[in-house]
Amino acid sequence: QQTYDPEALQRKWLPVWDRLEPFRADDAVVDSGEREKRYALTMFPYPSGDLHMGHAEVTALHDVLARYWWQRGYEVLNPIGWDSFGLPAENAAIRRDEHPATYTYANIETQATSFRNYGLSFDWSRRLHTSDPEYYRWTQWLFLKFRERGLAYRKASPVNWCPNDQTVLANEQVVDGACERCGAVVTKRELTQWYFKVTEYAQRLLDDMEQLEGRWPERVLTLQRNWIGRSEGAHVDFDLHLADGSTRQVTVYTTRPDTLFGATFMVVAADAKLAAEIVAPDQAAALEAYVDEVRKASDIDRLATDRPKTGVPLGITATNPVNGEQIPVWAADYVLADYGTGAVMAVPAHDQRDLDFAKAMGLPVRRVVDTGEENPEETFVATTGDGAYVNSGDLDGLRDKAAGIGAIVDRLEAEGRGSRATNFRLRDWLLSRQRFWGAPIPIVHCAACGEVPVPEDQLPVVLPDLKGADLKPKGTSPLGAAREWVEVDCPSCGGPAERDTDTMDTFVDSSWYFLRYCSPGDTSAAFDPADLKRWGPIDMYIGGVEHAVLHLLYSRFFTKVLHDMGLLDFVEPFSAQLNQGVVINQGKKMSKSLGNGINLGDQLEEFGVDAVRLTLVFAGPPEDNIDWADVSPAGSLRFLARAWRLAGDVTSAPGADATTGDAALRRFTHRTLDEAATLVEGYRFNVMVARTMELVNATRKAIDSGCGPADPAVREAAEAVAILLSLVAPYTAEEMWERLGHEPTVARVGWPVVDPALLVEESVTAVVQVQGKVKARLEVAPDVSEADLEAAALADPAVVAAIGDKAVRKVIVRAPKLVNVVVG
Ligand code: ANZ
Ligand code: ZN
Repeated sequence: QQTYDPEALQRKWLPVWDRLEPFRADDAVVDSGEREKRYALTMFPYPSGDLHMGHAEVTALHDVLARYWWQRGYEVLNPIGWDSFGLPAENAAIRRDEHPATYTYANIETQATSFRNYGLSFDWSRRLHTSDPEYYRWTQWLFLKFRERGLAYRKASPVNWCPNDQTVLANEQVVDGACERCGAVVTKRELTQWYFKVTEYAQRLLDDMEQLEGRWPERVLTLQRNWIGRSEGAHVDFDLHLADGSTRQVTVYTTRPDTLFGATFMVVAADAKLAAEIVAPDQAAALEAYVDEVRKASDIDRLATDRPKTGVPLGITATNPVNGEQIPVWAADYVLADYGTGAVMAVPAHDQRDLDFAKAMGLPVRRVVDTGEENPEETFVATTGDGAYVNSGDLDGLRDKAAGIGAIVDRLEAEGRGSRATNFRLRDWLLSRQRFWGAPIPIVHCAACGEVPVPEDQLPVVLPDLKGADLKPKGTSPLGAAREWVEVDCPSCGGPAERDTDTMDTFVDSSWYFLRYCSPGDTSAAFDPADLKRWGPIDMYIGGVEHAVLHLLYSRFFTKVLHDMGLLDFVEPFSAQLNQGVVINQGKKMSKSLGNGINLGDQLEEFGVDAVRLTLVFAGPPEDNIDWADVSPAGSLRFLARAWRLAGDVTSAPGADATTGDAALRRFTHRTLDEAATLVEGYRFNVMVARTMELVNATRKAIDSGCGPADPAVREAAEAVAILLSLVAPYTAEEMWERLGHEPTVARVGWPVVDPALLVEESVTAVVQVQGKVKARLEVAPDVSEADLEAAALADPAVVAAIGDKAVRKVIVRAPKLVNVVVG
């Protein structure tokens, strides 16, 4: 008597799969039209330590779909790689006093081994690491191509600065005013940095989301939409009267030009150049002191409505273009330097932040829209709704916001003092980092020629050898210390020049990795457009919702630029997307401090790969969190043993003709297969597992107390179980398949053909009696109505004959089993 030993199965089958390579995606098979393509992608891991429960969950879910597609006859591209540049490796290297590559590549090997043992259907032949020079050569090439198109540029501006990591951060990497990685409060610094011009694509990033509607989680679409933040309004020009008697024009951006008559002061961002340029001499010192304070606050704090308002009067006035009023000009931190024009017309009656500021500084408030609510001039509660315009010259009497906006913009346009405008919250992507472990920016700075791109044939610009260099963050790039690397001949004039010492944000690396998978090892290009024509776009992208803006927005941007370069024929990289839930324990996020962490390695050792995978898939819908305290890997293990035993009990030979087998079990098997397909396609993987469990139970019953183990329907059912389990528990499935007398691998045998006849609702036999004597038997639906059953009975030829020319006196119907006709 054998026992189910998950560990032995893992040892047995892994080498077989390594030899067969059943999941190697074949270009030729797609090109010949033999099979249709599917591209299944899971967000590639960052190599910090070994895999954890989160990786186990997302890859288990992802593998269900990838393996299902193989079984359904698709040629599936399911690659894996590592996002292997980045700060954690660099910080670990500093702690251990070793090269970041040592830590990085050791972890990659550990994770790769764990992925293999975990039985995932990855195509290992396409493996990549973003920190390999062969990869970042092309990251650098893309940077240069973007620069050629004017989409990568350098500018000085106040940037987000993490005082702990001693590097700049993109807006997207600042979460609630803190560094996304380390949690330190982010401050501002004026620095010259590299940017990608994402803003040029803002409208398209918004418009193309139409293609993703219903195919991406609604939550992610909303986050992207808000991040792009399109608003419609107007630019309005104001004349400023400076202390030296000169006049200067300043444009504000407003979404409510219709409230222009209520603009009682103007506010410019304290840290914008404009403020320093227009301030009256006697206010200059006050402004400077104020700006020092402002630089310490994050954007989020600055925009918060509940924060006390601070600011400095600039000692000058502006003319309101519609009524000629002179209004004071202030500098404050609640206006951001890099949003709109960095200056606002303040309408305190209808904007709460302006109202709070007016109250704090004793500035006038004038209502211009009467909404029927209490007057904000008295309540200090701004009203923002529609209403009748008042105190607004020609506008008075109008009621409708659209009409008000239309009238005022028409007037401004006619007078050449303003125009309609749209604005985006989206900023350009700050991509340079003052850290070592990233792709060097392939630019040389020459005193004579300026910025000179490194010629393409000299790529990659390989990171310098560290050799004792100090990686500790100092605010400037550690690459600057590698003098013999920095000092180069200018590629343009040959004179002495210096390399750019910043490295690229790792989000640049991950914005195109899914393209590289299609052309692995290509030494002449980042990717071959023909390969992307074949495999792209990605049919399903599974990963964490934490990437809802950053990575997904950047990848969409890259795809559009590459489309415009003529290298891609699609504009959206990810046709469908799924966000998995989080694995928690006892209702809480796993954490060291709570001591509630679940170690993946321990779970795998105790229950085996298949039971852990099954547990994660069975726990609930993929989007839901999984509380490890509520699931039962031990129960999964018992179920898998039960399934495995079925395969050992089957006594018919492989290929036995199932059509001669037990009809009830066959119906069960075919219904399960049919439903399972629908369930997987609707991402209801957990319900698919539940159906498989029911099929195991039905098969067990058939063996023990039904048609018996020799019935071909039992073999058919057990084989169906093995194929269904091949999506979730590959080792058990493979072993079952062998016990059933087949060759490996079950993963590629194909989805069984479902017989539609067996999907028809089960029927029951209704007996029809005439005068108490059985005259007919009818096959009817179990839920047949009394009227339908009576009609069917009276129409049956044998019953008609039995009744003859006698009168029907009474019909007794007991649906669905019996009809008794009384005649005479
Ligand atoms: C006058 C006004 C009156 C405004 C009113 C609102 C309501 P969104 O929708 O986010 O684009 N604003 C403009 N530039 C700003 C900056 N650099 N920093 C902070 N606030 C700024 O918001 C546009 C509105 O935010 C603009 O419309 C402006 O205030 C403010 F009853 O102008 B409004
Ligand atoms: Zn030069």
